[in-house]
Amino acid sequence: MATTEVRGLGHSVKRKEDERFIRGKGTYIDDIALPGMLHMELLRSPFAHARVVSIDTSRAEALPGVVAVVTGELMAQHNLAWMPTLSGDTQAVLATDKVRFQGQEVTAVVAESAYVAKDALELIEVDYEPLPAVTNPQQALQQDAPVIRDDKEDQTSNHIYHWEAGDKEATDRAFDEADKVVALDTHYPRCHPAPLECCGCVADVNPATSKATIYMTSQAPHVHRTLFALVTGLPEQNIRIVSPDIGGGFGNKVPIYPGYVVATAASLLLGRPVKWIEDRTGNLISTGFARDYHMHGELAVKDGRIVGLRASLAADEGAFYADAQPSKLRIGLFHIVTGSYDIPTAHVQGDGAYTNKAPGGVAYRCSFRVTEASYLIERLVDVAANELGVDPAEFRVQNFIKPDQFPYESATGFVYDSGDYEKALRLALEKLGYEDLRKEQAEAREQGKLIGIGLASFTEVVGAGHGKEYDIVGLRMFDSAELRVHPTGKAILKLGVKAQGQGHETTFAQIVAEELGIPYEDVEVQEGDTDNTPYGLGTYASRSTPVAGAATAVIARKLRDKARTIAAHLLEAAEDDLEWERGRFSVKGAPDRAKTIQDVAFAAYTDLPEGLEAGLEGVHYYDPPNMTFPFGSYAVVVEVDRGTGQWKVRRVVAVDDCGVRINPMIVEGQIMGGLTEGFGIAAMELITFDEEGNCIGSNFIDYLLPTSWETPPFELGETVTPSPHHPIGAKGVGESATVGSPAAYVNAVVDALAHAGVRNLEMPVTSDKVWQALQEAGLAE
Ligand code: MCN
Ligand code: CUM
Repeated sequence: MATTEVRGLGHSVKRKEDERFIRGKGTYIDDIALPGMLHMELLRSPFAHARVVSIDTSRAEALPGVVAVVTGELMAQHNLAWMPTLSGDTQAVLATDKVRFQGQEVTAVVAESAYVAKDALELIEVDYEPLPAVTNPQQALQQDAPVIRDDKEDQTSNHIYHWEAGDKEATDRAFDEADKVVALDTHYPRCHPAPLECCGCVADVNPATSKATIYMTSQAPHVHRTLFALVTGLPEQNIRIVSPDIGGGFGNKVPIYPGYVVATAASLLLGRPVKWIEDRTGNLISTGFARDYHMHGELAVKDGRIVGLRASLAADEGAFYADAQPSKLRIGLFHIVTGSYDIPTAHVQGDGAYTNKAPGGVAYRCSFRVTEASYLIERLVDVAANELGVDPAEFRVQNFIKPDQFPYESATGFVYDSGDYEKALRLALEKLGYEDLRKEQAEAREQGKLIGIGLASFTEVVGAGHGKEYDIVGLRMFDSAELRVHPTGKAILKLGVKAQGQGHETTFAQIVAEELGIPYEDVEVQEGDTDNTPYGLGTYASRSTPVAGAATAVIARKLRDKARTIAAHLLEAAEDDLEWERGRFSVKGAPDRAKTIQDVAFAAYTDLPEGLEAGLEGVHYYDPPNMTFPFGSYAVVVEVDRGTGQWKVRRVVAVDDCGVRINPMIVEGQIMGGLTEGFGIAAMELITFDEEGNCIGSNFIDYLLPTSWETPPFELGETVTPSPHHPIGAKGVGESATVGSPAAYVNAVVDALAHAGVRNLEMPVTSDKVWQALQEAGLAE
């Protein structure tokens, strides 16, 4: 039967895009070379906070091969020294008055080669007058702290915003009536997505046509085009952003960086293409940091049930507030912090502060701060179970939102679409052999060995919009799909999103295959070229499947409706008398009288019913009615060495529920990648700063990423609870494991020490911290 070859939903077909990637035939930014192209390098500030007294570029300009040196002053002459950020703040493109973080862009050199440009950087003399640096929000919010953003007229302190959600009075009452209150103070450290490919662009402004073609590492090319138009004043139709193959993004490629803007300005001024490729240190110290949330959480418990939650946080936003959040939600979606639990009252508040650190992004597999929220609640629940002396699995089950409560409205106003949390947790426990492990743990303890079992039952909120509530700089968060079926029955699907490794070329073709019955190989998926794809908000926040995936299903269904009309004409039957079986219309009761979708596609251009518009193509803009709420339960088993504080992961069991899976293999790949990143964050990844604001973590010797050597093996499981509002029942999954797993790893290490009273360890949980805790708990060997 033809349907088995179509490979729609549920087929683990290999990724189409890998054919070119594994042959080295991908086209990344640095592969692009245009005739007459120049190269740009950026001079970065060595100080975290300093006044720029003077910049002398004469020696650099004199170096043979240097074409231009661009300063903030030159940018200011074109009104481009500052640019807006995705959260409505301003950010320096090149410094004019002060530098505000170590690594800030100060001057750019454009030269005939990247080597000459780099050499010329050393010939630029900048006279700095150092100022005291502020490196955390507590310091920043003190009365006598130096004001970092003295460029802003109304800014008299380092405070950026205050934000609250939930019902304070009701929550206070719940706390008053509780029989147990537990609290946790914790810091989710600053970490970095560190994709294989750093950021970069090739800006090509054609002096004859004024058309600006900017090839750039962009997760959101359409949004970036609009912002470029607003910043530069160039007409939007004259700007074309092309985002070619991207070597990983993980959020790093959502914001607009000064390098893109300076390269474009330089190309405009010089009339030649300009390439800027960021090096690793530049990437680690200046782009797209993540987290840096100082959190305080409290749970009120009565008769074993959580009756209230309080959370407050201080966000370290860096020197420019660039954290891409929906404009109405200043702390992102952190207020999903009630997680998987039916908590009747909650109150959440947060404050953002400027510090002398690099500005934030939407970065690192996070869905607008859901990661921090998930970590806090999953750690808090463990602390509560420990204090109450109850099993953390059973405590979770008792407090879960029950399947019959969906759609469930949380105390902070989210309406969860669907879920069955107990089922996922029970499956994880069963795969793990939880009961036996608890016995083994107790026996091991007798023998002086430390085993820990950590659980996390996370719930995410992904797939922004709906557009009424979610926007980026006012642009409503819908997404789009344009589908063209050609006469021979082959199709092209064009999307407003842009993959960085997630396999869209395969999975979105599978959605069309499912809905139209065209084999997935016959559907080419195109993304990333603004001249060539319908407008969309881009790929981040695991929104591609929830939004563009829905748009794809809807447009395919619309074309199927038209195909039915054409098939009825071809078969000389009434539309209502036709039966649709994937890829084929047949006459009811006469299955041999049939037309395939390919026959119909041909007829759409050759043999149409009277009065019907020719062609089989269309575009759909989808504004989702709600977010999707994927969830899962992760379980981690660790062994802790009492002599050294080292901990080893013995097992990781991960049960995920992202609704209907389009391509199970790709979903599992997403989950394994996320579990690896979650492990890195929990165990080793940290960008930190000394008192003067020097960034420690500016290279892969200081900033540790897990390699295959450290990465534990993963055992995966799944449950399927479809999203009721998504056309194919799918929820997003791209970030689930990075969001959900750090708490499971940390809970496991804490669990190994909990019987001696240890309640918390801060990420990254390095052996020295564990060793210290072992000492204090009297467990050290
Ligand atoms: N999928 C599926 N069935 C589902 C859900 C998803 O088959 N029920 C498939 C999708 O069709 C897609 C992939 O899984 O091929 C991820 O889908 P989705 O959850 O919609 O997430 P996005 O495509 O929007 O990707 C964004 C997400 C984010 S925000 C980060 S950060 C991240 C992540 O994806 N960055 C990544 N995964 C990454 N994977 C790679 N290789 N590289 C990155 O930079
Ligand atoms: Cu928050 S990283 Mo992803 O949303 O590109």
